[in-house]
Amino acid sequence: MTSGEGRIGFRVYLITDRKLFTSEDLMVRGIGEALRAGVKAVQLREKDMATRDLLALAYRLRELTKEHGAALFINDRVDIAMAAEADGVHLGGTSVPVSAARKAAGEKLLIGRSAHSLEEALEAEKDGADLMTFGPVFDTPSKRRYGKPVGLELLGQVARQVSAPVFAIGGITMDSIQEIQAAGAHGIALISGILASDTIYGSAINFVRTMT
Ligand code: TZP
Repeated sequence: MTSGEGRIGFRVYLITDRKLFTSEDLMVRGIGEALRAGVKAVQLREKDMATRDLLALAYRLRELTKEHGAALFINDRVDIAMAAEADGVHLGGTSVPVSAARKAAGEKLLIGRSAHSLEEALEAEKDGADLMTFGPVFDTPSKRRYGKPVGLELLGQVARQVSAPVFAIGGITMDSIQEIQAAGAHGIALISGILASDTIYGSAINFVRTMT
């Protein structure tokens, strides 16, 4: 186990998408169900939300995740992650670099990074990311919005070459868990597999149990 892996005590990383719900309240309720089912990490990822609304939602999710002993990550926004006392920030290719986030947050925040190629994954590791998502492994429901699927073979290469925990992302369903684990991923990161399910609690518990 690497030092990075030691600090990341979860294997199911739930990412928000309020567009799957008719209201923010319903999304928060859904996230609460997933947390009750044992999900231990949530990433607030609402890229088109106004800053103050995002901060208010971050406060709500901070309270909720705390109640369940779960980690909260904020996508892209180091400032909001710090203000909401989140556990981490998750950075993408258009975010500030990992080094800049580290400079701002020191060790107060875990830093996650999205990677879509082996080169990006190696760079994230070199820059000191504490964890990374890698994908999309499969086609996502929104098809090519997240780029061309990278596939399981490349996921395996990344998992072998990177010592930080790698979370497979993109089109993850219960049917793909075995292959994902066989490829050596530390965990899974997902939106629709849990949040678009008719029974969020039931889906979440299946993922949590299978990934433990
Ligand atoms: N990055 C790569 S794929 C993806 C992100 C944020 C979306 C994953 O969503 P889903 O519904 O779990 O396929």
